Amino acid sequence: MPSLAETLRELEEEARTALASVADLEALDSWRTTYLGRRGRLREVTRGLASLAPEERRQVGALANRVLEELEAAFGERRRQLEQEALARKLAEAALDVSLPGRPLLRGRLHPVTQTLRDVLAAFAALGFQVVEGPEVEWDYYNFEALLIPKDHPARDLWATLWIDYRRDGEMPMLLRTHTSPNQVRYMEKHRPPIRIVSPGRCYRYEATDPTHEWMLTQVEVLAVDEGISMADLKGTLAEVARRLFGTERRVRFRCEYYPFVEPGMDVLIDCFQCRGEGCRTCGQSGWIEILGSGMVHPRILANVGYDPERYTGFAAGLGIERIAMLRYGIDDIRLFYQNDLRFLEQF
Ligand code: YSA
Repeated sequence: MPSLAETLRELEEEARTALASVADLEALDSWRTTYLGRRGRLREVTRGLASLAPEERRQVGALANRVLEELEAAFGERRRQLEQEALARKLAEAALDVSLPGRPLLRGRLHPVTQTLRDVLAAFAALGFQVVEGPEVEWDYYNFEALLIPKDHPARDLWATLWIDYRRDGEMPMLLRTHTSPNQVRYMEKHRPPIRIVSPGRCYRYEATDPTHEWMLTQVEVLAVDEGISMADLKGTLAEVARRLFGTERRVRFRCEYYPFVEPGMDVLIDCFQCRGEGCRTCGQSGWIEILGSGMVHPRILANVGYDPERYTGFAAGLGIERIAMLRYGIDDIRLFYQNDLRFLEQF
């Protein structure tokens, strides 16, 4: 039968071989329990020390201590190795493969109507106009009544209206604004002249669509009120903005027009880019495309907001931004703007 010392050496040998084949931290833990744990193999062997003679017990006891210390040290060393291997594996999994082709960067751009809107606002800003906004869901009062278009007035038909199906006792009807002109009154109610503002936004009309008409459109309202403002200021301002937007080559036409909230009223038209004035489908055979309505603010509107119409005069205009974009980019049908066809939109 082998001596205790021999058994200890054999056990050390066996433990080292087993330690070398431990593959991960979990297996390492169970190795430690098996060989060095309180009920482990080494403890089992050293229990036999009690039956040895004192001298032999001292020698074999020292040997057992050395085996324990060395196996503890070997365990620590193996744990460090395994931890490093685990970290290296983790890093390798997370590493970037720089040889993979990159994902293409999609370059966004502004919608042609937004681009044009910004250019229009910039042209007015250069002339000293400030930008203010108003609500898209509007009261009947601001959209019509305050602009001298009372209930049952035939001029209401000029703005085919989308009404909001909502009514509370005592409250006036609500609608999707048909133009940006309500912002004239909203602004004048809260401010005193001198006024130079532009007010951009979406408008909505219950309208059959065609190459120059959409049911949703973008307008920019223009309002200037001061002492001594005349029709010459209106024409000069609009001609200058048209020059900035279209250059000096295009022809601009001023045409008398009726709007209940101005006196006198006038439209501005630009020669059709498609037929250069000959008449075609895009311009409805007229040779011209109307881009805005305008006029001198009616004295009764000025009086209604508390201004003295003997002292102050003003001009106003409402520009159709889609129409201006059509003329600038040569687009022959307004309906292309809101069909979300990328083949169309990517051209701008
Ligand atoms: C008139 C006088 C003022 O003192 C101030 C503003 C105005 C304009 C008035 N509020 C108005 O809305 N007139 S309008 O019905 O002729 O529209 C103005 C412009 O919007 C038109 O010249 C056109 O460029 C554009 N527009 C009108 N209806 C449109 C449209 N664009 C696309 N689709 C439609 N359905």
